[in-house]
Amino acid sequence: MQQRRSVHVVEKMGGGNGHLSYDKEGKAPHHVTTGKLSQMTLLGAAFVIVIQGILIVNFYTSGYGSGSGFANQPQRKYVHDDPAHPWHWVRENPPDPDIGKKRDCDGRLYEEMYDYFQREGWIIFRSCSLQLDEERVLDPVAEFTKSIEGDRIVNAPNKQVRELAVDPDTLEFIEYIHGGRRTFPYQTLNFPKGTQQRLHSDLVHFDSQPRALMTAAWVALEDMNENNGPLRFFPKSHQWGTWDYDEVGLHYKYDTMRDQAKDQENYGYELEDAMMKAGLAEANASEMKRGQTFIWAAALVHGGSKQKDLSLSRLSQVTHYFFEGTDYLWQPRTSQITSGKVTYIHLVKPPCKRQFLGEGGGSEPIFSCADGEIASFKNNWKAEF
Ligand SMILES: O=C(O)CCC(=O)C(=O)O
Repeated sequence: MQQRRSVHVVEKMGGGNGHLSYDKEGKAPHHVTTGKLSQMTLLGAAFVIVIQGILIVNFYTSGYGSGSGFANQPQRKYVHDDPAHPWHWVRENPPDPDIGKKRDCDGRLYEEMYDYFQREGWIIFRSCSLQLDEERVLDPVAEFTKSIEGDRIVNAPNKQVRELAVDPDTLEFIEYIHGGRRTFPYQTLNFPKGTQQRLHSDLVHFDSQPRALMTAAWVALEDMNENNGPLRFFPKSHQWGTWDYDEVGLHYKYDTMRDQAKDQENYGYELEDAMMKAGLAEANASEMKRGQTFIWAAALVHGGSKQKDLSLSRLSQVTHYFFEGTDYLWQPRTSQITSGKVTYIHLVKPPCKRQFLGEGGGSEPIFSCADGEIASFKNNWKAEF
């Protein structure tokens, strides 16, 4: 049976405070008229309704409405299949139905988590392979993280940190919720305490082309609580755009490119303000338990909340991932696209290109550069340092 849902769009960014509600088939809201209308008035009213209908369909096709429906179109099972969904082009294959039937180790169905992630921009996942590897991987990573002096270690030269980054169920789940694209880790960060980091969207620091094909998996190495500075985030903010410096107008409002720390501070203030204007509600991950993984979409606005009790630890590891078939590692926050300035982080790193079946004669298996990236991230940790 077809399900009918209403799609609500809060019109606050445009200045108004209206709350528009569209029917799933894209029909205009009902209009109730009273009194006796003349023929002219009826014609005029019909004209207005037709124009309104056109405007509503235009709104749907413009992308960022989370609506999923045109009249006479079949019901779609996955939001990603909807041409009005901002990420619909990311999908390469229908999600693998066998993987969709799997459950994470908190018992939740992957298929349902897929929809949740697309809609909300985040999901808490418990990897079964990591649960099995608790003593071998999670415990030593927690011990290592506890011993860190300073606020973080980037790409730690530690075998178990690398193993956590390539945990098999986490990789498979990330691929599943990103339209079947192969993924690979790019960097790890281990934090002994809350970062209290300002709001940001990760893709200001490193992004891909096509954009937003990047994600992060943040593993709680101990239980979180309200006092140890859990992650803070704005559900659904990923649906509004990229939130990079260009998009929030930072380059034009401030004298950027002189002091990067100051830019990031101003960017944080701008985002606090933008979240309020967008009417997006804040959430935090204080309920997370040890061994759970918080996965967020590239453009989800997030940061670290204030650590109320500084005597507490807040042991965590976050890994950022890219996807094959994309160019990656450019940095929007130090780029100004409108004036043709693009900053790359690793100039020499070639894009992770896919080798298609048939290129070398037809019958050999598809080689994925993601496999090479995973192996090198996991095994070369000694050579890098
Ligand atoms: O762990 C945190 O508090 C924030 C981490 C974060 O924002 C990030 O890795 O992008």
